[in-house]
Amino acid sequence: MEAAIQTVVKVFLKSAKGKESLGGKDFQRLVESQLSNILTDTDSKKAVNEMREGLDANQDGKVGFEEYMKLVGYLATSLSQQRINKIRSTPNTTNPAPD
Ligand SMILES: [Ca+2]
Repeated sequence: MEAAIQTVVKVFLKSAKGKESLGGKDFQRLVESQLSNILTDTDSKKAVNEMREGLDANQDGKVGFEEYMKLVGYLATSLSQQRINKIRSTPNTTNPAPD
């Protein structure tokens, strides 16, 4: 978990290149290079722009660290939801659910 947190911070800092927030192109690059397995449409500029606008709480056109963390939280939530749904929909013969 510590490694995951460090990665999350490192990816932001590296993508922001010393700035406080990610500009449109920085964000595009981050999504393309880091999230292409977890998200669909990462190669669509339009989809990524819409995602950036959705995250941009203070509407400065850039993605600040907190706004970026919102994306991380959202992705973690949807990933855990997918896993839970998968576990529930997969019959498990070795460890049957209590009824
Ligand atoms: Ca912003």
